[in-house]
Formats: sequence, C-alpha cells, structure tokens
Amino acid sequence: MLVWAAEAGSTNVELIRLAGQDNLPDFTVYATANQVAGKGRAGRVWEAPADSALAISVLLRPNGASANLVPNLGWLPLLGGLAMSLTVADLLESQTVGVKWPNDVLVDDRKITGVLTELVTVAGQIAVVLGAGINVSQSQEQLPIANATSLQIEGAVLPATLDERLDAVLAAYLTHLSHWYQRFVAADFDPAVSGLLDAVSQNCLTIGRPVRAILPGDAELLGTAVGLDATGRLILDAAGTRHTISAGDIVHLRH
Ligand code: BT5
Repeated sequence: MLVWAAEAGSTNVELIRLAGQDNLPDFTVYATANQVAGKGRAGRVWEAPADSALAISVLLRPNGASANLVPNLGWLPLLGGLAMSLTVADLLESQTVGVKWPNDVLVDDRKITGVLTELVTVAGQIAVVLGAGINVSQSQEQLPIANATSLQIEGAVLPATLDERLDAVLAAYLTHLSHWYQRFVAADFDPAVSGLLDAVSQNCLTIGRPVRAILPGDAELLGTAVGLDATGRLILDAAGTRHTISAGDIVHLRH
C-alpha cells in the first residue's frame, strides 16, 4: 500500500500514527515531496524546499518479528542506507557513491540522503518505521549545509517533468529496499545468510578509514573503522583496542 501526501509534517510521524490506528500491513509506504517538519537523528532537523526532494517512510513489520529479534532489526537502518545508495548509484555513473556508517549516502563525500529509523509497536508486534530523505533537484543554495548535494547538482539524468522525476527515484528506492528486505526476511533475519552483511560492508565508505566517532553524550573516539559486527555495529580499532559503536556520528578523517 502506498500513501502519497501533498504535504506532510514528518512522514515518519504520520506513518507511525496511521500504523497504530489502522493496523497497516508490512511494507506500507508513506511519501511526499513536501515535508515541512522533517526529523533528523538525535533531535536534529531534515530540511528541503517543496518539490525538490522526496521523504519516504516505510513500515516494516515482518511476520514473526519478536522481542528476541530486536538486535537483528538493527540491520534495517543499514538496509535503508544500502537501498538509498544503490538508488543513487543507478542514477550517477561516474561519482563515488557509498554509505558513511550508519546510513548517510555520500556522493564524493557530500551528503545526498539521510535515514531515520524508529521502533514502534503495531497491534502488539514490534515494527520499524524506516524513513529516508533524498535530495533530488535542489540547487546548492537550497541545501541547508555546504557539504550536501542533490541528484540534479551531480548531473543525474532524470525525466523532465517533476512527477516523472519523483516517480523514477521513488520506484528505484522501493525496488532496492524490497529486494533486500525480502532477502533478509527469507533468511530469518540472518545478516550473513541473506548476504546483507557483505553487501552493506562492501558499500560502506567508513570501513578502512581513520575516523572520529562522536558518541551519544559527546564523548569522542579516534581510530580506524575495521568492520561491522553481527548486529551491524561499527568496530573501531583505537590504538590496538577494539570498540563497538552502536550509535553516534562518524567523521571521516583524511588518510
Ligand atoms: C539524518 O539525520 O540524516 C536523517 C534524516 C532523515 C530524513 C527522513 S525524510 C523521511 C523521514 N521523515 C522524517 O521526519 N525524517 C525521515 P542526521 O544524521 O541527524 O542529519 C541531520 C543533519 O543533516 C542536519 O543537522 C543538517 O546538518 C543536515 N541536513 C538537513 N537537511 C539536509 C538535506 N536535505 N541534505 C543534506 N543534509 C541535510
């Protein structure tokens, strides 16, 4: 089921509200090109002028998801980042596209998409609302930070009309998302068996790089990102000591 809104506050908030109220099915999509109160992680905001970007939230309530699967559901935000990254890469041939852990898609180091996942309970069952925003046709001046970009700035070949352009991006994202989600569910949420661990790792620009990790509460760690653990956490080697990071902001440092 797909709900297209002419305008929304936050698509995550709207979908969470409807999901509880209407017992919506797995993979219900709520999207708009005019999100006026977009949320980022950690209380930050996600901003885009009307008709320049897509905000897409998807309700994921896999059958059989139970409390003991919560650690595996930690892969869903990474799955969202992977699907967005594959979407952007489909449209841009010559740039380096990949994910900065956990799920910002970067094009040549500039942010083009962001993902915000929220855990909810629908009809007594654990579910995830996976929200993603993608910059489609903003100019540099319309972006809230200098280190951001849009498909148009990067020279993506997109259909001429707004509706066709938004359709193309939405369809590409939902196709990649549904492909990896189905594989993950079919493998009983096992990241290794589904191939998700390998796909996310290969697509992650952070692994192998020196990074600064800003942890919740503002503590910082400097080290080299060496991989992901079984629940999708980032493993950091800081002067020979291994740390696993489950949340925070990563800054890529120069090699
Ligand atoms: C994110 O947070 O990147 C998650 C953004 C998720 C947005 C989607 S849209 C659909 C769904 N509904 C919602 O309400 N939200 C989700 P974070 O990593 O905290 O990054 C936020 C920071 O990114 C901001 O503080 C700005 O610096 C920057 N930012 C804001 N808007 C941006 C944009 N359009 N493009 C690039 N960077 C942006």
